[in-house]
Amino acid sequence: MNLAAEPVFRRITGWPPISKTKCAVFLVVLLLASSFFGCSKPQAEGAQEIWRFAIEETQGSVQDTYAKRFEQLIEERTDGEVDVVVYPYGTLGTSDHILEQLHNGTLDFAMSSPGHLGKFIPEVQVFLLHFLMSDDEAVNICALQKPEVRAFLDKLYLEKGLHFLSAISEGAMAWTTREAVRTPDDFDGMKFRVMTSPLLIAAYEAYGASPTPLPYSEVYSALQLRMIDGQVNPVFAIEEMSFYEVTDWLIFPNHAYFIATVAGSPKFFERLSPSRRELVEHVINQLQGEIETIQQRFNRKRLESIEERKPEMNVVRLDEAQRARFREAAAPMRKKFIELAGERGQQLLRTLRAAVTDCAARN
Ligand code: 6CS
Repeated sequence: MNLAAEPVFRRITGWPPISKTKCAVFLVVLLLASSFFGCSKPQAEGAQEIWRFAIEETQGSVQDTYAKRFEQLIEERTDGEVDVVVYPYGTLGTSDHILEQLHNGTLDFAMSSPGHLGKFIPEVQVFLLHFLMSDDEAVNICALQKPEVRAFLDKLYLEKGLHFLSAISEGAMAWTTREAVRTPDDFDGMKFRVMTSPLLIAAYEAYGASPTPLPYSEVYSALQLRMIDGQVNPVFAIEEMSFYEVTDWLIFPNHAYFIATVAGSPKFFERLSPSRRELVEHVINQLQGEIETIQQRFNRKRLESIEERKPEMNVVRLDEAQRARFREAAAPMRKKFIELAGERGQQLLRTLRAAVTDCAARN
């Protein structure tokens, strides 16, 4: 699989083309340097194995809380024989770099969001579709755990050299912008940052915006320098990345949820003993239940924190009539998804929709 880390590397650094070997050496040096300079704790005494887990968010985030809890449970249940080292966002590069390192087995576990992963596994962009999931987050959480959805993802990930472990919701997406957005017309010409998936670019084009794909680490400065006028993320991230400081409107369209996936390296899983494999599965299952309560608390509390720190921030929840206009404008996104993800994308879309309907009926 070509994960195209080198073009990404070049885009970020602006350096001339380099060979694949040099690129691999750069990534390994980055990993070693980040361990050496204390981005993570030193290897625990008595540990026989190190498991490396990279996340796409900073310390104190939903993904960080997930990974730290994973670390705690694994270390406790192996009596310290396993030392889990968590690499927060930035220490190993962007989401694309993390994915590359998971794929080549330098990392054992990583968080991988469809908003970036969608470039390599087009079908996972199903989680980016607007107005697809339920308005009730509990229904979506139930749908993500359905065996048929998981089985589909298992297969897709394995084909691309990744081991699917879990899909979690990190909360409803919200827009932060310099100007008010209540209808698609308000997006007209707005330079709007999206994650790097081609489907997201198509979605905001359909709203009339001028979408700008950027890595997470560049969003704050791009807003500050007015290279972009807005961005979209769950509220906990808007608070911890301080995006609210450089925008004036916080808008809840309730159009999509931020879904992240937890993945492993197939090489790592092949080496694992059956009992360790069972342990990982057990811990992942336990965390699936725990993380949703945690993210909901984070999103609630951090909205309060934004309102306290910046009382002049305009907080708006779109009403049903306004949402209907966006739902209508988002219609071409489905066609684009099928174009990008093909027949299997269509099958995954059907499977996910059936799971949502089933979970809604049971709730
Ligand atoms: O916007 C992004 O790129 C990132 N947002 C979150 C909440 N997590 C990771 C992702 O890369």
